[in-house]
Amino acid sequence: MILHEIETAPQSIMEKIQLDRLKQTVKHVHQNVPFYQRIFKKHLITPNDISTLQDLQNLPFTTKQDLRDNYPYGLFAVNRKRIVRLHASSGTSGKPTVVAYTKADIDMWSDLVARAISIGGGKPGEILHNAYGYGLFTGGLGLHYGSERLGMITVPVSGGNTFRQVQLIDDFKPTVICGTPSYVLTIIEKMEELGIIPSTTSLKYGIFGAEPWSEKMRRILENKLNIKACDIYGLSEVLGPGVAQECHEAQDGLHIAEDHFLVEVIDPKTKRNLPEGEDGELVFTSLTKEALPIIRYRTGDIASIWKEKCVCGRTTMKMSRIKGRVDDMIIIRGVNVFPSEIEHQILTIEELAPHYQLLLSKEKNLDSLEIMVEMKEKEVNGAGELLIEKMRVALANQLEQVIKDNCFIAVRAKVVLPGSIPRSEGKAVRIIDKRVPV
Ligand code: DLL
Repeated sequence: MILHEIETAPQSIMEKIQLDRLKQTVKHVHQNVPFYQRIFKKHLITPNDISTLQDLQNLPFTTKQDLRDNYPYGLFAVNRKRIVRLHASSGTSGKPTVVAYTKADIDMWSDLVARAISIGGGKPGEILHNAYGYGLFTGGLGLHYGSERLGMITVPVSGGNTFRQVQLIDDFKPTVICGTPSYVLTIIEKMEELGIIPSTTSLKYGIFGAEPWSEKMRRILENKLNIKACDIYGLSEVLGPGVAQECHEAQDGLHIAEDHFLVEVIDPKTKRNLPEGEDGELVFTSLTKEALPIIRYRTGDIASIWKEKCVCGRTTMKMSRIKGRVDDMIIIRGVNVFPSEIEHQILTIEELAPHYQLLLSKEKNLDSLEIMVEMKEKEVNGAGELLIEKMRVALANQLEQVIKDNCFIAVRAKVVLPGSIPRSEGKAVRIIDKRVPV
């Protein structure tokens, strides 16, 4: 269901809206945020220098470090009295980043998430089971407000307490489930443990994101639950969920909410803009945010963008699924690999389960990768210890070979027993990085 006519608007109309909003945003940050005043001055930029969308490329980038340096409130562009909500990302090192919303920001965010849920198959009057974590993470409340805005009956389960999740799905009969793909896997596993056949539930659509997942993982989730699973993307610094959403009709690229965000793809090394279709780092500029507008934010996420009229009727710019993060890229003897490509290869082997961890270390200054992955439960059921050991070795060899053939890197694989890898209740910890930062 298309909620807003802008989703199908011709490019000329979209560009006009974008330019008006870009000018507004640049003026807004220039007037109200000392940080932007400083960096614009350094780059000899004033708001009057924005007369076309291409002029965006002359503006300086912002990064997570800028948010950290101005922690907690330094980048806010409105009086604190107008702020009604804060969220924060935990961050792996140093200070978290804090993001803020005015009432109008929450309204806009709710509209965009309603749009996203609708793009992913949700309909007013139906029931949405929201298993994203509530709290400082933007997933839970973001999906919650959007679901209510769409007019869906919203079940605010949050993450965790997996037994209860299963019970509520069984009792309330939702048609849409939202959560990280790894946590939804945990829910599926619990259903199986409790003797519920996951494909027989009332669920029809899944809106999964907040962490990288592969096409193979999509098929596993879809087949297990007998649903259509679509990708939702976003990040706190830019808004939260709702920046882009894959449609259930095409399942081929995520529609970017271009009326609220300008997207660019840059080469992370040279920082030059890349043409459509090429993989690079996503950079977003917000066009309508009041409390925390953001200019050319370097996300660290790798994807490509392209324009096409989609089978769903939408004309907005699309982005590919996230292939990885700039800082997660594994370089083994000059070959670049992202963890999601490894996931894809693991899941081509029938006997292996979608529960894995990647251990990255440095050996003689080179990246080295060990993969720990579980065997499926049904492979070990009834098998003796000796046979299991033999299977583990054979599967590890097979995985090493598959990765060598398809990703062109040498890795060490270790196949472990079902249940050995910690289960996710939110964003899965897939990578254990023991490389010392240089
Ligand atoms: O993860 C927002 C979100 C909530 C998105 C719920 C989708 C659903 P942060 O916690 O700030 O915000 O983390 C943002 O998560 O830069 C990506 O690296 C990653 N990420 C988000 N969505 C996807 C996705 C939320 N669909 C960071 N695929 C981003 C891959 C994703 N990675």
